Amino acid sequence: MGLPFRQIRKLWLLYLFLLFFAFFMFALSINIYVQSLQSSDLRKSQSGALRRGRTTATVVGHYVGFGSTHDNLTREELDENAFNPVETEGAMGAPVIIPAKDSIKMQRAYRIHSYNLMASDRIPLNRTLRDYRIASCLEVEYNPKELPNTSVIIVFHNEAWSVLLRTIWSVINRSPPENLKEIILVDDASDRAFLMKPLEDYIAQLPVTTKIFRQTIRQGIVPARLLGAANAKGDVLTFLDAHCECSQGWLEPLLARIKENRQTAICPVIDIISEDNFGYTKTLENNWGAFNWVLNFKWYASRPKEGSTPATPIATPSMAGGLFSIDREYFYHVGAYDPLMKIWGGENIEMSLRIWQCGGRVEISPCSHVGHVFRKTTPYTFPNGVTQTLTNNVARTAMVWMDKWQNFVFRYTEVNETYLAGQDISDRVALRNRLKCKSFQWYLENIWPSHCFPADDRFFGKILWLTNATQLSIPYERRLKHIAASVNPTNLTDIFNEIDTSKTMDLARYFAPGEENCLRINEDEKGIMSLYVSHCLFDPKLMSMFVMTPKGQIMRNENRCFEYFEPSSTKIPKVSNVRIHTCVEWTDRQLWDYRLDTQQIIHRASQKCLTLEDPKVNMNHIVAEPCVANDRRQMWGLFSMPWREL
Ligand code: LR7
Ligand code: MN
Repeated sequence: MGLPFRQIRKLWLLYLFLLFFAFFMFALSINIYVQSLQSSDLRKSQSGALRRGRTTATVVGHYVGFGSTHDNLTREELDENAFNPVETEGAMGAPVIIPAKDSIKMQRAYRIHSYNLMASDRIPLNRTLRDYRIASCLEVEYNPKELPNTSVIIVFHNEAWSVLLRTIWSVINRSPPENLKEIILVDDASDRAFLMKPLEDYIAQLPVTTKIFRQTIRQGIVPARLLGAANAKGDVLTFLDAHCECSQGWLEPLLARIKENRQTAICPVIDIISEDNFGYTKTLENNWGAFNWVLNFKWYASRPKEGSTPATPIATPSMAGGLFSIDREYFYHVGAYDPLMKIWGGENIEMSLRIWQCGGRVEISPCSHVGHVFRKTTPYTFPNGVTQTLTNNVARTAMVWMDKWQNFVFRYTEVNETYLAGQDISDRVALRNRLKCKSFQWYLENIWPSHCFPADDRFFGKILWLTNATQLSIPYERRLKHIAASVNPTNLTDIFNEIDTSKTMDLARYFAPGEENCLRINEDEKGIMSLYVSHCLFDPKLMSMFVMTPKGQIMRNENRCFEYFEPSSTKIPKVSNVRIHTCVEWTDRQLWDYRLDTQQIIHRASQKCLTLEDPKVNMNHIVAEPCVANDRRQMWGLFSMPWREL
């Protein structure tokens, strides 16, 4: 009858133990899960940094959509300053790991600025960083007494207390006092309580003169920077975003370069402060900037040029925009900023084109390292809507500086003629005339020769797959065979000239988009691109437009090129030997020829032809195979599309 008492007690004990154990394991696994989330973010951002170093960064510097909206955040939460530093946190640029128990609070605070506010609030304002400079930079000696002084101008709209003040302290702590004239803050209509009187009281007791100017109505970066510059007294203006950290020796190379050449806008190397944990990651020194077909800023990478030591500044077609120094008088001489550019975006491209075209230089100093918090999303609103704001700024840049290329940009930004007619650019055009600035063509040819824009010496358009079934392929082939005899088959510019004339345009009457097949690019969620063949799109879609350069690179927007390579393992099924890769200047893997008589696209080094592997089975597999004359799978039409006119 029943169990003896002692056995029951044992079972109870076992039961209690099991319960306790289960609970413990549950808590442990939650903890591990949350920690792993944080560290995988860390890994992600670090690999992003590395990726950016080796090739390009495409994640930053352009508008990427609204962040978490502030819908659910209370006024109290927005106005709270929860700065609460722990002495060792973030030292030497280390990331901050938030304990699992705070993760819900952490996520909520993250939404205020689209970065991990709780992590920043734990890091002291004067945290230490490593010295990120390369050896050849450490050899250069500067005498602060011989360098010009600078006003550091920081504009902000609702920045966090700890982030803004850490920016300021990094400037104070790591600039030679002789060269730091003053710090100028410009508040672009922030509404946070701690950015009002508390900020004024705080900056009043800083060891370096620090002033604040406020725009009561939100106007954006350009009007704010103009207000800051108008009040600056330094020889040089140095602009910084409000979420930066200047590292050891950041200022001297910038000032020294301006002393050498007053017509230079000089940028630091922009290192990455993780938005997830505020860890500081160094970026490689060989990055430079340019833009895509709709004037979004993009990073590119280059090989170090022969003959220049690694400490030499590198010329860049465009600056990222936020971090640079410029001689104050030259800033005004060259037209400051276009005051009709509002809120965010475009002003960095405008300034870069203007400086280059009007005789100055835009450079990056490999010896100056400044960290910046790159965010995936924008935490603030755009008062007149994002699209309208960006379109306005991009349109003004293109209209003033890009000559006939402006129409090309407008095809992709869908700006109509009424919109353009409404823009008053007369002051900026007068400036361009007064300074006798050079053309955009000059800029492309001399400052950015590896650009991915259409031009008179290259092909721009769609690449048609010439099945014999279509209305277009027959007259196209006939015409090509006709001109083939008269054109030097090794000179691509001549070939493009022959294809790209009004003669081509009368082929357009045969062009029925739904019936023709085009080479197109598919981009998956991971950003991996592949070629396939499908119906041609009538709209000028970015995906199916290509540029073929006189050198033989076949590019699409954003500097992606056709590349031939042998997969290391032929066992992997469906791995093509043609891929889309970042364009680089130094490899013959990206050089192709177009033959007018056979309509083949031939990889120059391997003499293999671009082939649609098996059209009946699969239109998705494009490879390079030995060339066979009259093989329809290898016949392609370069069909020029207009770009010079609207
Ligand atoms: O309405 C606004 N008013 C402001 O004062 C909007 C923004 N701002 C402030 C803001 O608080 C910040 O200090 O302006 C600064 C730049 O805005 P961010 O940091 O939200 O944007 P971002 O870092 O993506 O901005 C990059 O592109 C901008 C285009 O207008 C500017 O040129 C920024 O200076 C530029 N930042 C950098 O170049 C840092 C490196 C990023 C890259 C690439
Ligand atoms: Mn920024």
